[in-house]
Amino acid sequence: KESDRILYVKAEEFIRQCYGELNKSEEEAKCRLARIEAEIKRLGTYELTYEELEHGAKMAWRNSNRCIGRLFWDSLNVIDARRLSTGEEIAEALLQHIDYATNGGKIRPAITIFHQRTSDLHIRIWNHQLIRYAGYAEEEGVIGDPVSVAFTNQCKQLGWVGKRTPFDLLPIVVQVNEQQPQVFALQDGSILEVPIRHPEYVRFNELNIKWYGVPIISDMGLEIGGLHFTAAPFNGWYMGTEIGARNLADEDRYNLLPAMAEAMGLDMTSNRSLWKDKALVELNAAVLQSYREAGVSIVDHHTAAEQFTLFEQREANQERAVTGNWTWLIPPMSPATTHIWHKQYDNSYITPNFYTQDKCY
Ligand code: HEM
Ligand code: NRG
Repeated sequence: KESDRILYVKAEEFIRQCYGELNKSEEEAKCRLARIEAEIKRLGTYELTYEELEHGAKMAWRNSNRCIGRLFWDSLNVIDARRLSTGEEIAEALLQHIDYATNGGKIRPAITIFHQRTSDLHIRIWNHQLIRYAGYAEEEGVIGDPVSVAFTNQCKQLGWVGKRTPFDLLPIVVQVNEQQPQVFALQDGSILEVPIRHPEYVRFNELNIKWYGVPIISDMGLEIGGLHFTAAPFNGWYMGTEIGARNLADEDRYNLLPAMAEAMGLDMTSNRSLWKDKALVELNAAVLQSYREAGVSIVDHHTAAEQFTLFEQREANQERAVTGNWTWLIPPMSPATTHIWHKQYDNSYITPNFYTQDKCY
């Protein structure tokens, strides 16, 4: 069949590259490809060995054009959850992922990979991230994180009830095939969170701002060797600017620059006082300080950019081209202080890789 042939071609490209990188013999690759060809002929699909899955996921991180954190691609912890198929089992594995990755604050980059999409199994996690705050649209404005309003409404429709604080942890929503999506609440106190405090501008601290420790993207697809893993949540640690220059600063997120400027006693009547810029710096300093003090892994954007340089050098040594998306790689503050600003990147999509999936709701 035509679709079988297309799948085999993708499998072959992956196996050859993967086995090459793992220093396996030509013989071994040939032998494996013969088995894959037979399996595709018989079933219209095939399964990866654990070793292939592990290295394929690492390659997918290495190929993530938007990611500045790729230096550490080879130390990704790959958890094989392909045997699980009920909502309850999957939710249990997601809670285990959160604990494993959190590791008391010394964050471990990890990915939990559920079964690939087949003609009779399709697993999706509805959350964008396993840990995120709810958002409630009220007449006076949004309580919580405005980016979560649509998903929060879905959770409410599925029977979940939030407390309506600015930092309610959203539940995990898992869907298997066309079944009703299942909702699993996160336990208060089971999730590592960091109070954001400024050591000098202490009036900011009265706002009781916090953020969660571990970003775990859970709605992207993972493609390896022509197979599609539609549920494969992954995490590293935060780069400070993600929180301090976007989540807490954007006007359509927590919009905290005016509050920080207020705490600093800045003149907010003139743009030319650069009050937003000054507040942005102190908000980001507060984020980095607070994570450090709480013992939670985080990287500042200057160090992350230096690590990315090292990644580029190592890839060049291996004679692999680095692809990248400049618009995502530059950090959202002081971008021209990093080498990334001054370079060009080829944004070609090579596989294995992650990709954006259609929203489930
Ligand atoms: C995107 C940093 C680990 C895959 C990003 C972004 C940053 C970042 C700053 C841009 C996010 C944004 O602007 O919203 C880091 C750091 C890590 C890390 C500091 C620490 C280890 C990982 C891991 C994976 C990964 C473990 C996968 C295995 C990705 C992907 C994107 C991304 C696919 C694009 C997300 C999207 O399209 O929304 N990363 N990352 N990263 N990263 Fe990483
Ligand atoms: N900007 C998003 C998270 C995106 C992914 N960032 C990472 N990924 N650091 C936010 O919540 O701010 N990672 O796997 O570590």
